[in-house]
Amino acid sequence: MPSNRDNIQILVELLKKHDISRLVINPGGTNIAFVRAVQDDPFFTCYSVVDERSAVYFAIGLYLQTGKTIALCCTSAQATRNYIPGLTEAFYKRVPLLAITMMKHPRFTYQEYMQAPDQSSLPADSVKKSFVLPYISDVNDVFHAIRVANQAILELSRNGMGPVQLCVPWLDYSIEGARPLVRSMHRYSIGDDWNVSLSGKKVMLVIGEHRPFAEEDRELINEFSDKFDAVIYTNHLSNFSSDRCVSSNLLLSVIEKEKFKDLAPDVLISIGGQTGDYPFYRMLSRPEFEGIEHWRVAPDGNVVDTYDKLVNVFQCDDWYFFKHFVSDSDYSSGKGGASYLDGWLAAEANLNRAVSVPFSNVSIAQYLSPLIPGGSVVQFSILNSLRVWDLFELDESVSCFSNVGAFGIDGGMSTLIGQSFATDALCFMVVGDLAFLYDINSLSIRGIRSNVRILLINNGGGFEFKLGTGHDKETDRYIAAAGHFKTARGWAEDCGFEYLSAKSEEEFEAFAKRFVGESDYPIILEAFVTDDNEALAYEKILRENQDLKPSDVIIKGVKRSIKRTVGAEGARKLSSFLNRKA
Ligand SMILES: Cc1ncc(C[n+]2csc(CCOP(=O)(O)OP(=O)(O)O)c2C)c(N)n1
Repeated sequence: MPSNRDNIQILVELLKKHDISRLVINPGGTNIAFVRAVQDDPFFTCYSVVDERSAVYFAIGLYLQTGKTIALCCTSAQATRNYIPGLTEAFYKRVPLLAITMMKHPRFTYQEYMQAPDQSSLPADSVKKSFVLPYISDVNDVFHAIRVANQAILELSRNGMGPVQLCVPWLDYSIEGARPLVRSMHRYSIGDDWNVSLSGKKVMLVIGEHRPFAEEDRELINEFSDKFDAVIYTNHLSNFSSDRCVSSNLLLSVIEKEKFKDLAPDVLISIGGQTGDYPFYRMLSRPEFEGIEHWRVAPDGNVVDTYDKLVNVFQCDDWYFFKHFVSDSDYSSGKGGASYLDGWLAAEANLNRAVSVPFSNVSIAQYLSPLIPGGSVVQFSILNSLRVWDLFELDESVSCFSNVGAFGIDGGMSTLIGQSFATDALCFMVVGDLAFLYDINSLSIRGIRSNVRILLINNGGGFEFKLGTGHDKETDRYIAAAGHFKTARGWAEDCGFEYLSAKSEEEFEAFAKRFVGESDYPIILEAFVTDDNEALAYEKILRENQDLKPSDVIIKGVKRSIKRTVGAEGARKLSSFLNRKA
């Protein structure tokens, strides 16, 4: 039975048949299948380069010496964009480079799905032509892929030489089960008759990345939550907090789908940008929960079916949407049972975040989160750092950001340093060693200010790709790109930073106060951690939360509802009455 894996096999065979043997490989996740197919094949000579911008210039260098076509392969997200400068040079120099750019399944493009920007839109003078392989599901697609891949390779030398892009769609999981329901989608604009109701529904509001909210917006959202018993799902990037919020990506990482049923909403309302929150995405997009209605609120009014559950798009700003429901709706008080919001709050309260873990990004986030001063700015590098720091609370006046628009590791520090020029607040960056290396030039920005604090987690490569997959040498060579970066010390000091480093929890804790305090200099604190400890720590905090019993959670939720209705004393009497033996 043909599958999309055939795309990789077709490509590898054709590279051989066309005698393209030199491959420049960039680290990443979406290109893992391709890398595994070539890295130990004696036909190929592979080179690891972390930064996609360098990779293309590096490939040009290989061509200048060998006169042979060179292939490159990068992952999805922002990686392809960074091929553009080098490809432009190759275009005008007429260098035959085959840029194999992995992309997500095409259905995710423009859907606010993580790491899925449109990759087929390179500038006209960067490649002779872009080709896209079909996503293979039957033999028609195999024929199609063989033809398109050949066409791309032939284009390298047609009417003169030059670079060519070949996009390869990838999906690292497949969805099994019944055919999805055919949903009809509606768009409502300001002034339309909004013929919808939240009456009697379990409502969840999810806030994606968002600049900090104005007080009146916050109050209105709380009023909405109060009226509809709505739980507000947030993470650091939402920049929203209230006693109606849950930041439960830890819960969603461990809870089984059977048990999640009790917590699943009937209506999922989304505002803001992307959440960058994989555990949330994975749970809410499950086909088992296809009864959930996704209502998207956005001034662009676009049909963005992030969770495969979109039914309504409200083309308006957040204020208009919430005002409409708070003032005009004919809502009548829920299902008459336990509070939905309280069920979630109880689930959240059940989590144990104070798990003792070895020295790692997790232990550092656990220790440092409460020490980050109120009013600070924090920028997280994507994926691992973002996920780990979302396990722990920050003061609600801390504002948080991450480049989750196109998911690049290329510009996090530049974004943070840009912020530091426009505020006197302390500005923290949490970054891994590959992302640090990628954006290392930003440290030299003239006039860098003393409010910059960079926490560099040096775990020897892209730990993101080792989590749960084992960290063998195979992963280290090209996928996680270990061994490219040693330490920030020299460059940090050259750029006028105070440099601190820690190899253990004790050393880290000794520097922590200095790092979060006022200083005359910007500071880099480099923590050297092992990938073993990174894995152990993350797995341990998940494991210790796996015993969560949702029945306990729901009971706690019911108890809170009763307490709210009859008061603490009434609840106590009711409880002793119910517990009396017959
Ligand atoms: C420009 C760009 N190139 C490649 C990627 C793919 N990518 C995502 S995370 C990652 C590894 C990041 O490693 P590091 O910064 O060391 O963080 P860690 O995962 O170790 O915490 C890579 C290469 C990307 N997102 N953006």
